[in-house]
Amino acid sequence: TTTGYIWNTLYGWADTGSGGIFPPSVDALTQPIAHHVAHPDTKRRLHELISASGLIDSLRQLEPGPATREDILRVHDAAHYERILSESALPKGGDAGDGVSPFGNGGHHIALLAAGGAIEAVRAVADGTVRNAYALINPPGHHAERATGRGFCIFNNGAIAAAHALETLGLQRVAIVDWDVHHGNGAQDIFRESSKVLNISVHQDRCFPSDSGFRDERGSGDGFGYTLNVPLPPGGGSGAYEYAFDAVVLPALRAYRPELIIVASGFDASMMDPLARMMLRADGFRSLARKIMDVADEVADGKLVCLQEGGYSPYYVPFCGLAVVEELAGVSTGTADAFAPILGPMGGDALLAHEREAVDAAKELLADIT
Ligand code: 6DK
Ligand code: ZN
Repeated sequence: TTTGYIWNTLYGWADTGSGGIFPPSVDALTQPIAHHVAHPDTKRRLHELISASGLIDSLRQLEPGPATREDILRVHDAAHYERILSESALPKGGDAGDGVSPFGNGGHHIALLAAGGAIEAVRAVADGTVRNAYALINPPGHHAERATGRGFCIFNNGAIAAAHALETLGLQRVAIVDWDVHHGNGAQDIFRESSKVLNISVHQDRCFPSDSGFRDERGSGDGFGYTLNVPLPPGGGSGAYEYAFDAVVLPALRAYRPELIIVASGFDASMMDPLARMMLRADGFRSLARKIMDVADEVADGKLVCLQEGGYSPYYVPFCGLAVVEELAGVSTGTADAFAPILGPMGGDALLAHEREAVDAAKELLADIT
């Protein structure tokens, strides 16, 4: 069993601007800082750990090509695509759509290469070239909606890859499991009315976007029941996440029986992340990966594609990502989580009563999946 892996040098060249608050404003005394919080070095450091640990030698490297206009228009409005292309031609680039998601001159090419990486990972898993795959793509995608980019995301890589699987590879049912700490609002918007995509997002309640990701957002029309949100209270660690997976995510996948599972894999639910307040450690991500692999084996012939989303701790993202890719590949490099001695004693392993309540309240969402 091989694991596919995608990284491209250009993913590390995404220009996220000068940093500071959005926009950096000297008038408002928000001093610019060296790096935007979404600087691509964090993801490059994960790629470097995958290399330095030797894990890369056990992976089958796949080559991404740029997504085409047709690939993008399966899920986005033409106006959004054209706007990104024209802003990308400006000397200083543009913004994905919400004013906090800058990209540099030529940034559209990197965004197309990220979407193309997602497509290539799905192709390779669907046609059996590899059993599963980790696409370490950048920029991320899961906040991008049909008509706009948002939250550091230009094009919705995961939705584009799912639509590619449905419309060109002949698949009928694809599930997206989004463990990024933020809400997967993009796929929710794009596939709201479709039962061909089951979109499950487990996230910190009201982290971002703060006005979406509630349990009562369930899709509409034919898609009713195929949008599942599991908002968790801040502070949850492996106890809360493992219970959310065991009680809601895995039963939903068993009920839906997708032919392919796409994971929106952010590492911003980690204890070290500056943008959220959850408490997973690298081992916690490893066990979520294990759970999804087991259910993929059960219902989807093992077909599983992980796509990189967020993660903002340059210290810790590499260890979280290494754990997940090791698990996918069934290989241990023996690389210790360098932060475990500090983070281990901080807790987060127990399921607390208010976390159990939040997950239990989401169990009723399973009823309408057929
Ligand atoms: N802004 C993502 O990780 C993107 O889900 C998260 C976008 C969060 C935007 C709001 C926010 C800050 C906070 C601190 C400092 C600067 C900006 F899409 C993904 F990348 F995956 O917290
Ligand atoms: Zn995120």
